[in-house]
Amino acid sequence: MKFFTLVGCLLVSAFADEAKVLLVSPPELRAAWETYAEMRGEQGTPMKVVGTDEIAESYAEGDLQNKIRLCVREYVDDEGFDTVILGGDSTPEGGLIPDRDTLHQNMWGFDLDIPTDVYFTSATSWDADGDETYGEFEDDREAISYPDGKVSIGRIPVRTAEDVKAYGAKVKAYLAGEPLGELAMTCEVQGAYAKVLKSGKELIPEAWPAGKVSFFFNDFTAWDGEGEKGSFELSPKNLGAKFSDGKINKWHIHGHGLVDRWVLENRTSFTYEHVAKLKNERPLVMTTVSCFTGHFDAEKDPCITEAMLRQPGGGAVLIVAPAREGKPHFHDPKKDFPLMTKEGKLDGTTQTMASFWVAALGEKKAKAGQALAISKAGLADDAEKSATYHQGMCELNLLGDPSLPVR
Ligand SMILES: [Ca+2]
Ligand SMILES: [Ca+2]
Repeated sequence: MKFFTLVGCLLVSAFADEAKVLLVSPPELRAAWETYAEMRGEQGTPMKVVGTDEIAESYAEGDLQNKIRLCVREYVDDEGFDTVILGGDSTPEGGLIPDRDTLHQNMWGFDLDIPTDVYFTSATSWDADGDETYGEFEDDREAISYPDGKVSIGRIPVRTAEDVKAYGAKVKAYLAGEPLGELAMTCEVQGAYAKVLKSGKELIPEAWPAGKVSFFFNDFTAWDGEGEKGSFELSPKNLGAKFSDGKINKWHIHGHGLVDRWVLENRTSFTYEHVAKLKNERPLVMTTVSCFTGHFDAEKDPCITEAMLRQPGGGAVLIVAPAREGKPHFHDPKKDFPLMTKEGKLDGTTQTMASFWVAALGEKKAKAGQALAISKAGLADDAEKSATYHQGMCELNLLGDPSLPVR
């Protein structure tokens, strides 16, 4: 037995030596993440695990978030690492891996508290004026840098070793399944139909001609009976059935949401009780624009996307979601909103989602984290010009292992 254990260790260290993926772990979850990294190494994606306790001791400057950023940049610049995993949840008080809050103006005033995981891959401090308020659109401009499309990040917002184990089992099931299942696009807001259809009928199929995209809107679905448009209601029950039937493994959800739910047709909601019933052995890759559904850093835990990620044996394995409003970002709202409803002009949030699928499913075959990094790199000019695009860049985070392919 000792021999095999030793061989196991040698394999792990050999994998770690070739690693280009840095997995940042809180000390409490270190053993669980080492086991996960070993599995991912055997699956062809070696990882190096580094503890937040080691990081806190090794870097002198600033708070833990800054130290993690400096550590990440050292691995990127000196050793060619290109992917970062934050292996823990965040809370308003800090949590296992505290997020970096950035400041934005929203429709109610200022929001100091938008968790911005792209900060951790940045070569710059995001605080040019040194007032310890980060990401201020004007005052910190010179120290804000956006993804370059090469270095990527994702957070797996777990709290316990059991969560890590359940997530690892889902990753295994995900990679074992048949690749390239159907992508379904759900929309319960009529004003957004045109842009979702533009994404799903033009942009994504152009990049992914062999794939299948289906639509699940209030007024029509791919599963309506003949001559009965909209008869297959966009209800929690029907949505759960479609998640569980095994044909669809990719989902884009457009419409209203809250920290604990997606709002569906006739003011019904898909919430925790529906997540708990999911039986999809092959977990989903998801994008959603729905407000607050990606609010992983909330006092209330889990948010609905965290519930999807943590649900053992079902739910999702990768999710791109807004931590806050997920609103449509436009340079000229007066002109652009009518174009959105009539012609399907994409706002910054919808553009981020569509480009994510294009990068992941098209010729680039980008891994999930890289696909979001490419998508965000494509919007960097917009984010430099406009505070609202800057907000979109900050609040859309990848939840899940960024080194996974989208398949
Ligand atoms: Ca500042
Ligand atoms: Ca959380």
